[in-house]
Order: sequence, then structure tokens, then C-alpha cells
Amino acid sequence: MSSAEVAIEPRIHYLNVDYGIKSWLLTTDHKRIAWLYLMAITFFFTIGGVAATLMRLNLLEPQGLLLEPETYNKLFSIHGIIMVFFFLVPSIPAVLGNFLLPMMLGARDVAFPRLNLLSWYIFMTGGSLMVYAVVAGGVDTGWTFYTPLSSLYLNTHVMAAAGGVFIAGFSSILTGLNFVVTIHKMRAPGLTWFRLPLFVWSMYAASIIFIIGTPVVAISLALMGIERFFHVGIFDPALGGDPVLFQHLFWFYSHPAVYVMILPSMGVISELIPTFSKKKIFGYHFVAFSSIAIAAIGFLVWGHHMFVSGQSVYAGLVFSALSMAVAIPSAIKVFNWTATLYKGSISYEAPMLYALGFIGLFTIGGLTGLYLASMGLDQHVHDTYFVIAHFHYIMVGGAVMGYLGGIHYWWPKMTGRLYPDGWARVAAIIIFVGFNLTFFPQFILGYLGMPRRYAVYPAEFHTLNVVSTAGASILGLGYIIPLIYLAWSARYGPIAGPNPWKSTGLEWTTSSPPITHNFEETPVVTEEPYGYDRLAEGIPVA
Ligand code: HEM
Ligand SMILES: [Cu+2]
Repeated sequence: MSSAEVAIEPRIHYLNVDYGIKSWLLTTDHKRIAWLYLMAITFFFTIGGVAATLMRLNLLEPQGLLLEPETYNKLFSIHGIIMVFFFLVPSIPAVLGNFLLPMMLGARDVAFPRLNLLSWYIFMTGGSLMVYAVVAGGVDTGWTFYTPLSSLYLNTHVMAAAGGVFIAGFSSILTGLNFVVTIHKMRAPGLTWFRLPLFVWSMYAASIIFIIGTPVVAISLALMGIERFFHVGIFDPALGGDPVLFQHLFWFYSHPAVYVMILPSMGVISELIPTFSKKKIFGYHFVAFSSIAIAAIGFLVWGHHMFVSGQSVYAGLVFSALSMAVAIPSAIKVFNWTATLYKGSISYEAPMLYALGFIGLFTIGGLTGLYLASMGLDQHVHDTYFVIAHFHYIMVGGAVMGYLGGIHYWWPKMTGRLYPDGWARVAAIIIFVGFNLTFFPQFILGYLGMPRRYAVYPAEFHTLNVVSTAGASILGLGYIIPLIYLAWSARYGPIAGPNPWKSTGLEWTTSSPPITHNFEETPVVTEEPYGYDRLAEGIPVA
């Protein structure tokens, strides 16, 4: 028995308060809803992952190993759509956000618990439509649904897939609204804005993007459908429309959406770094405001996806400059995390390994983003593997690392149980190594000119593609290991106690797993967060 374990005592908590499938499907407890989302997105991640695996296998040979080009097109479309809209966007907000937000605020639940459950059903309806599109024969527009391909030419299941994304969008909007109201209205006595954990700030920023951005992508997909079915000229020049308009509308949401994917992850990292270096976060206000700055500037940079689409040079210049400006608040966070680590008493538990991995990979992703924001270089690497590598460094290297770090960190709170720490560390290292082996060669491939979205490629790119596929197998293994030991831990793991990491957050002051309404009595907050300097005086543990 490790020191973090405590003796078993039978008691009622949110997991055993009710049994049976119905008690889950009709629950309004934000913690149970978090589990519903966790199940759903794990399922979607598996589909997206299988598609990625098949693609990488195909790219083992220059002429393609096993897939028809049409099948390849469908796979990258399915992969992109599912990973972005049905896994990464909901991952941290809907799972960790739902589970933690009320607890971090000292609240009993979110502001609108029924709306919260409804959001999950809306998400599942969109997801089912997406799965239908896949089963019925797939879609091959790519995840961006660019017109005129999607509106005029294709006969695949574009409308089912786009409809799925459209519907799922409402789940994001409602979750965002729910979170904003919850943060404004449900804070415990004494919990002022600047005593909020940084994870809450990041959820706030992400919620704003959900509310402002998602309707725009929903509208653009709806317009696409209207053009397809009723031949109204919106994007088709023959009918008086403008095909580039779709790109403007699409990226107006989808660039900020990238920040919906990364901001929550940054919020998780801002919790992990102080906990495992036992130090107060350096520059709390800067980290908090940089989340808001990222959300705000994020709406002004969509044109960097369109440098080669024929927008004016002046527009390009402005978008280029603004894109570089987003790097500033992002860099502020990296500096502040690093400064927090400096002279901390660091312990390398699994969540911390993910956090450190995040910092390294996100930095590479962010710096290569600056390359892409320079119009001259983007001309050269546009739609090559350089771009694929860049956004996977952000979305997988950054966002997924943060998600996994967060799941490991809060797992004892969610389940009341510990997982085997050795396995967890090994998996984190395997994921880090596998990830770099998969995606780093793609920077070189792209720079050398290998285009994205091709099922076949010239023989000169063979070696680097073999390395990348080998890396993907390691990465795949790395993702499977946590699935196994976490499932084991949920049932058989040693009992964790309320605060196994000796953290300071409010969520750790309640029992693990928490009772249905989180706290026996509403907590009163009297101090700033991250008071690890008080640690000497002793934080209540277990
Ligand atoms: C949450 C994680 C991930 C997200 C959000 C994501 C997102 C995307 C997106 C948006 C695309 C572009 C699809 C398109 O061009 O329409 C893509 C392509 C691709 N991804 Fe991922 N991806 C993720 C994880 C992975 C993983 C783990 C692997 C490899 C093991 C992978 C391998 C690929 C490959 C091979 C392509 C196709 C490149 C091409 O032919 O253009 N992805 N991904
Ligand atoms: Cu962008």
C-alpha cells in the first residue's frame, strides 16, 4: 500500500447513489454527464484512430499498400471530421469541464442541469448521424467541406456528415452558455474572479468561443445544404455566389475552434504544473488574461488559411500580422509555466509527464505556426505535410496530452481509485516518443514537397513515410495501455482518498468520489488559489 491509499469505508457517493442504465441516461448530475461524454468521445476517438491507422498503413508504400484512392479520401475525411468535431472539441470542456467546473466553484451543479443533459443528447444525435454517414458509404470532402466540391459535385453522404456536425454544434453552444452562467452565478462565497483556478478561466474563454463561433460554422453548413438541395446561388458563381465565401465563414469558426481545442488543455496544464512543482503559479493574472486574449485575437486570424485562395495581399498582410500576435499570449503561458517550474520541488508523476510533454510539443507546434503565418513560406508549404505535422503537434501533441494529463490527474477524484503509476508513466513516455516519431518526419516531408490528402506519393518520400508509420504504431500502443489500466483501476484500483496529490484546489477538499451535490456544506473561500507556499503548514491530505 502506498501512502496515498486509505482504508475502505462504505458510503454513498455519486457513483453508487443509484444503479442501472436508466439512472445514468436520465441523470442531471454534472459528474455523471461527464462520464456519458467520456464514453462517447472514447468511442469516437477509436473510430478516428482506426481511420488514421489505415491511412498510415496505406502510406507504407509509395503506390499505396491497401486502399483505393477513393477509400483513402473517405478515410481522411472521416478521420478529420470525427477527431475534430466529435473528439477534440468536446474532450476537455465536456468531460473534465463538466466534471470539475461546479466543484472548482464550490457549487452543487451547473446552472442548468437539465440543459446539460440535453446537450449530451444533442451531441449523440449529431454523432449518430455522422456514424450513419460513415456506414452508409462515407464522405470525401475532407473535414473542411469546401465548396464547390461539397455543394456541386459530390454524391457521397455530405449532408449526413455536415448535418451531424451542425447538430453537434448546438451541444457546444449550450454547454458554453451553461458554463458562462455557472461561472458568473454559482461561485462560492469569497470566490472572487481572481481566486478562480486557471482551469476555470480557460473554460470561460473556451465557452465564449463556443457561443460566438459555433453558430457561424452551423450557418455555413446550412447554407451549403440550401445550395445543394435548392440550387440557391450562395457559393456557386454560375448562380451568382462566391465559392471563397464558404472558406471565410468556415474558418471564422474553425480557427477559433483550434483554440477551443488548445485553451482548455492549457487550463489543465496550469493546474498540473503548480501541483507537481509544489509552487504557486508564476504570474497568475497574466495566465488568466492570456486565455481571454487568445480567445479574442483568435477571431481575427482566419485569413491565414486563405493566403493562396486569392484574397487581397493587404488582407493577407493583416492576417499574417494578427496570426503572429496570437503567439504572444501563448508564449506568455509557456514562460509562466517554465518560471513556475524554476526551483520547484518537482515530482514526475504521470500527469506531470504529460504536462511537460505538452510544453515541449506545443512549443514546436506554435513555432511552426509562425512559419505558416508568414505568407512567403506558406506559399511553399501550403497543403503539404508540413501543415499536417504542425496541426498534429498542436492538436495531438498539445491538446490530447493535456486531456490525458487531466484524466490521470483527476481520475482519483472521478473514481475514488488509483491507477498503477508505473504503467502510467511508461505509457506517457511511449506516447511522447511515438508521437514525435510519427509527426516530426512530416515536417521534413512537407518541406520537401509531399502534398497532403494523397493516397500515393513519389518514391523519394518512402523512407520518411516508413518512419512515420512505425511511429504511429508505437503511438497507437501508447494510447491502448491507459485504456486497459484505467478500466482496471475503475473497478479494482486501490482506494485513493480525497487528496492523493496534496493539491490545493476546492475539488480536492471534498471526498473521492464526491457526493451527488459535491460538498457536505458550501465551502467559503478565503485565499488565492495555488497556495503551495503554505504547504509547510500542511494541507489536509487523505
Ligand atoms: C485528436 C487527435 C487528432 C486530430 C484532431 C486530427 C486531425 C486531423 C485532421 C483535421 C486531418 C486533416 C484531414 C483532411 O485533410 O481533411 C488529419 C489528417 C491526418 N491525420 Fe490526424 N488527427 C488526430 C490524430 C491523429 C493520429 C493519432 C494520427 C496517426 C497515428 C493521425 C494521422 C493522420 C493522417 C495520416 C492524416 C492524413 C494526411 C493526409 O493524407 O492528408 N491523426 N488529422
Ligand atoms: Cu488557423
